[in-house]
Amino acid sequence: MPLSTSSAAPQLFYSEGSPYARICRMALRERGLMPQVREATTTLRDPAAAVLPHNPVGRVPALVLRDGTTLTETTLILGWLDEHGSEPAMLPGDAQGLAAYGRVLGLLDGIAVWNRELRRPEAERSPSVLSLEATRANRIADALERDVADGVYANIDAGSLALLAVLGYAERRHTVWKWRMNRPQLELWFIRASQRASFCETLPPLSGI
Ligand SMILES: N[C@@H](CCC(=O)N[C@@H](CS)C(=O)NCC(=O)O)C(=O)O
Repeated sequence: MPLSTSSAAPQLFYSEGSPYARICRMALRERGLMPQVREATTTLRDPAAAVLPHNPVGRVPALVLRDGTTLTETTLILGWLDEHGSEPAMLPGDAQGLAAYGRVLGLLDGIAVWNRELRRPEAERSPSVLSLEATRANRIADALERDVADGVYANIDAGSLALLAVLGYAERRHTVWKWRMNRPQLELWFIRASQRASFCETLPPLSGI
C-alpha cells in the first residue's frame, strides 16, 4: 500500500553518525519516499534523547508510525518501507540477496563493537576484543572483495546500501580500519557507489577514530 503525504507522516529518528540509520535514510532517497517520511535527529545514550519517549531501546533508526507504533531495527524498517511504496523492494527476495545483505550486517555489527571499544579510555580497552573484531572485519572484507568482483552488490538494495553505509562509516568514523589495502575491487565499487546522491546527502561527521 503506497503512503500518502500528510502532516502526520511517519517520523524516522536518526543520528548523523549512525550507519544503521543511514541505510534507511539512503533507502528513502533511493526510492523517492522522502516526501512521505519526516526525518528527525536525536541524541543517543542521553536521558533527554528525543527518541526515548517513542522507543525505550534508545537506538536508531526508529520509525514512528501515524498510530504511534514504533518500529526499530533497520531490516524491519526496510521491510515496512517495502510494504508502503518502496519500488523495487529493498529487501532481497532470493537467498543470494539475503546472504549478501546478512554478510554486510555482520560486518557492520562487528565494526560497531570495535568502534565502541575504541571509544573507551585506553586503559579500559580489551586487546582481545580489538583483535577479534579487526580479524573478523578483514575476513569479511576479503570475501566482499570477491563478491563485488562477481557483481553481487551491483543493484541498489538493502545489501548494497548497507555496504555503502559500512564503508562510509569506515571512511569518516572508523579510519583505524585500512579496509582499502589489497582490496582494489572493493575500493573501485566504493568510489563509484559513493557518488550517489543518497550517499552524498547523508554524510556522517568525522569522529576522529
Ligand atoms: N540492530 C540495530 C542496531 C542499531 C544501532 O546499534 N544503532 C546505534 C547507532 S549506530 C544506536 O542507536 N546506539 C545507541 C545505543 O546503543 O544506545 C539495527 O539494525 O538497527
